[in-house]
Amino acid sequence: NVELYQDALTKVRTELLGKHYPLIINGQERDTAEKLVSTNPCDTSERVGSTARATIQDAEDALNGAWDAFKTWKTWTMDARARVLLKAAAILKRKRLEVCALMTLEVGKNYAEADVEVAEAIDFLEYYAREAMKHEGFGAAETTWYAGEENGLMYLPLGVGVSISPWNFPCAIFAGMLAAPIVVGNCIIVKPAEDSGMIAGFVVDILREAGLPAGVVQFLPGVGEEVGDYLVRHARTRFITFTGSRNVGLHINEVAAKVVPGQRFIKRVIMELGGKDALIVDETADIENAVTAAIQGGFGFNGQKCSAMSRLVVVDSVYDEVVGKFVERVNALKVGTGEENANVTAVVNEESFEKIGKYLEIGKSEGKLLTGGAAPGENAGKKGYYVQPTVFGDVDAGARLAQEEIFGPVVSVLRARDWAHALEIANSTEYGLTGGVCSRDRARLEQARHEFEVGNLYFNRKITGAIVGVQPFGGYNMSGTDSKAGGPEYLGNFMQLKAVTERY
Ligand code: TXE
Repeated sequence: NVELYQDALTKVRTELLGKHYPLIINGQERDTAEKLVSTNPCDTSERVGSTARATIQDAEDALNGAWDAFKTWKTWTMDARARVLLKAAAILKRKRLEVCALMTLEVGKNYAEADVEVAEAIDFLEYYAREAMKHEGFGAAETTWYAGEENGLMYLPLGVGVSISPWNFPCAIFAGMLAAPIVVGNCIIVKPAEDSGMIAGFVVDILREAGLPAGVVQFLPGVGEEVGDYLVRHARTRFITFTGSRNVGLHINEVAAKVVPGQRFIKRVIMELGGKDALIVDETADIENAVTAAIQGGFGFNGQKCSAMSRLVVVDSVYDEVVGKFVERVNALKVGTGEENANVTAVVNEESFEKIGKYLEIGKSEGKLLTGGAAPGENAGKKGYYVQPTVFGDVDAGARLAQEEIFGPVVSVLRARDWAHALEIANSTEYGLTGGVCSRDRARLEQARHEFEVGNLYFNRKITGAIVGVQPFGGYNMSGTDSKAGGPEYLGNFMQLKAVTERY
């Protein structure tokens, strides 16, 4: 597929480079005075394209338009709505290499990671469609739950919400966060991250091609603190589904809780936040396998995943062996562009590049620099937000490097006295998204099932990658409000029950 991918890259460079994605409000394209420009993080001289930059008025129009569209969309049967998602999944499948190529150019994701992500996006669309179809009768206005009787339960949509999404899974998370709400009958305003608006626009175009009626999804690329904030605070925003950093998430949660004049409901807020995920390696582990798991989990998409392994917790008796092998493998990682499928590419933008640079400095006083440690900002003569894959050793569990999400190719190694201490260290942050244990001691794995405080726990393998519909993905503690794509309960976030009784 790599050759096909290269062809797709050429095609995207010829056809999409410089493309501008306007807003889509009520099915109509609408442009704005300001633009959001996307630059290739691996070669900042390359302007990939742009999207419109929505204003407050655009947000207001999108919200009102979505409520209008809701009047009709909620009368569609679950089945009919699901078919639009399945059609969109089929189109996405056909265009998957183009999306991979666009992801490489817009956010620097290498082919291997992009390919998995597009597959996940397809899975989300198909999974939510299937879940919806499974519950025949949901959401159609005139359904009687029990034939011949008027008693029964109605599962009805909430109305109009806003989806605020991150740049690091610009296709899969974006698609998943809109698919679940709309398939049960809601309408939604989608506000993608400023760094990945083009991919979002590409996905919205696919939904329109699949026959999604105008107004069901309002495409509103813009600045989070402006139009995102405006919609979060709005009296007519019924729910907010957010994926992003802890601080922004907590801020949104706080703001959304304030009831404003004219508001008739309690807003629902569904959140997927950050992580500071740990992989424990004990003295019984298969060391080679553990090191492979650490490399994959630590440096996939440059560690820019909420599920990335940013902490490696090693029991003292095997610390030197594990760390020695790990550093060797880190030094063998290929740094380069996404299109050459390098293991580690440039981080997504200037802001991230600066932030990670600061942590590299902090790390030098909080731990022992074992490899990397520089942010050269260029590679093979090309200017880009390049950060060397970096490992700090002997980091203290309470250090900033072991507590705060860095969101880059930086791993902290922590030394544990024994298994019990390792588990205690792993649980010592405010997050709880993914975690792992490399051990052959079944009693310890059993203990981890009960005591390792994460929503996604992996044994003897990398701690990233949850299969949609098989492994619900979500966080404990400050990593989020619940797990998505794992069962009908997730769709429950976007529905409300009505118990109808005529006679007992
Ligand atoms: O997040 P940001 P990013 C997390 C990951 C990391 C973050 C990186 O752990 O912390 O996402 O993505 C909008 N009011 N996850 O940098 O900055 C902003 O425009 C309203 C966890 O994008 O939080 C963007 O659209 N909106 C996840 C979105 O918020 C605001 C998996 C996210 O931006 C806003 C993937 C404001 N005041 C990434 N400020 C998981 N747990 O599954 C910003 N935004």
